[in-house]
Amino acid sequence: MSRLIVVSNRVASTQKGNPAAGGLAIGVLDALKETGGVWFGWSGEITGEAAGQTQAPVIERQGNVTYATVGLSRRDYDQYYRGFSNATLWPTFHYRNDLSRYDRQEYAGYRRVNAMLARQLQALLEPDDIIWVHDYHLLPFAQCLRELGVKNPVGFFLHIPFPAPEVLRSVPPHEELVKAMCSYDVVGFQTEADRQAFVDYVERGHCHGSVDDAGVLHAWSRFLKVAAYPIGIYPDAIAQVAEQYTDRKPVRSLRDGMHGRKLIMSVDRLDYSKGLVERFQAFERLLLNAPDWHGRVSLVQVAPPTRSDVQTYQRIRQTLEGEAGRINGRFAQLNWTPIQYLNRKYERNLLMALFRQAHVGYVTPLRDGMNLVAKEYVAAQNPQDPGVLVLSQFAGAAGQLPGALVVNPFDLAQMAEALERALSMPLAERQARYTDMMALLRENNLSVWRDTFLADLRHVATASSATEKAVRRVDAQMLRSSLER
Ligand code: ADQ
Repeated sequence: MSRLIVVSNRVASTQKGNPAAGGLAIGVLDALKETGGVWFGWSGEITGEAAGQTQAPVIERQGNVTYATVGLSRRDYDQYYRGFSNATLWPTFHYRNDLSRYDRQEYAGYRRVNAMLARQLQALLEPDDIIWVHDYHLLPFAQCLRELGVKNPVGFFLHIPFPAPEVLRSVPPHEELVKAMCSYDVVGFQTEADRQAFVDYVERGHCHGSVDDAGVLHAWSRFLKVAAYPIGIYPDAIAQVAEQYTDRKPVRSLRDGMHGRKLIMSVDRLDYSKGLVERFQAFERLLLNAPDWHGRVSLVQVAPPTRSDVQTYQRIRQTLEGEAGRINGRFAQLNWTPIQYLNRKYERNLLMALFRQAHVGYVTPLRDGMNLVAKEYVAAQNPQDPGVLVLSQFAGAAGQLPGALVVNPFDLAQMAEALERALSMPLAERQARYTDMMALLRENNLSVWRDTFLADLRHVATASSATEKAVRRVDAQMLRSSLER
């Protein structure tokens, strides 16, 4: 089987033998181990080089997986990562045009870094490799490889939502970006709605593209497969560690500290797309509407800061701290704090055991590509006494977890009602919902995500090499017959 090359913005934590928390790291690493391969990306280090320059990749081997990482100059980091990726694309793709800014220099930096990374990767490529690129930092990566003459099959998976065309058009180089995405051979999205948004842009924009029934899109003289590949988890592995870690000290402290109260739990990166402020306010609404819950329920929010050098992230942190303080000040009693807000990371296994203690998983992003926390919360439950998931309709996961209480995160009253319903739901109903969702999580687990994507990419590889052979055969025949004449 051909070697797999994975390209993502960051590689670092996996390199130290400590797979990062997310599905990308876990799912992709298994595939790399199976076929052998290379994981290529930014090391997380800022170097003293000039913009657009970097040293050759640092290569580290672990078994049959090679980690190849490069540093970024300060200017490249500021323009490509902090700037266009996280201050333009991230907010716009999460429908927060109000938080998005556009700066031509930053966009130039974004393109420059993509081109530089492509040059660095090219030197490591072998003719039969297949390449799998991840996420919004690298939309033009395949185009850069093609400009260097790379012919290998290249696939792309977008972990975040793809916005409706009208929203995307607020990013000035929208057409260039979509055209660049059409240089891939397979483009994958989390949900059917994301895929449809991409197809709508291509079919209705100036590019006059079209898509056939098999999901093959034709635009700008290229053919590519576009499909939804919802990312999953390994639910049984999560269930197992959640149970194993139940008696660890932090888990016991949480349980003991509840003094028999009900626990609502939320875990997110501290990001404005996750709907944390609205979530706190809906919890406040519950306390206002239902005073009999005072002293009988607490909300634990775990949210470690991320991208704290991007200004909007500093603001959300301040706002949230203010809201937690205000709500606690309003309702707290000497022996009860309504909201416990923890600004820290937890070891993954421990986190799963913490989920198992919670009567309600409260996952209400304003927009989210998928949201793995929702899936992990369900998988971590005790089948004999499972908790209830309250889930935003704007998380990709909502289409995959029909047993959740699905809410609109902008409707505080509806969220408060859903919390109350979740807190009082009878055991039989909780078990029925849990059983349905676990079956679906098993059916669409992480291997299914990865294997379907890679099967489609390999199919392209086989088809294009067959076409190339056919073209070569035709060329040879034409040459022969012209010589014979
Ligand atoms: P994220 O926006 O990071 O991912 P999410 O899918 O919820 O969101 O994944 C977060 C991961 O980090 C989960 O596995 C979670 O357990 C872990 N995590 C969160 N908080 C933590 C903490 N305090 N300590 C330790 N671990 C923590 C992006 C997209 C999502 C998409 C994923 C995967 O934004 O929509 O689901 O990629 O494709």
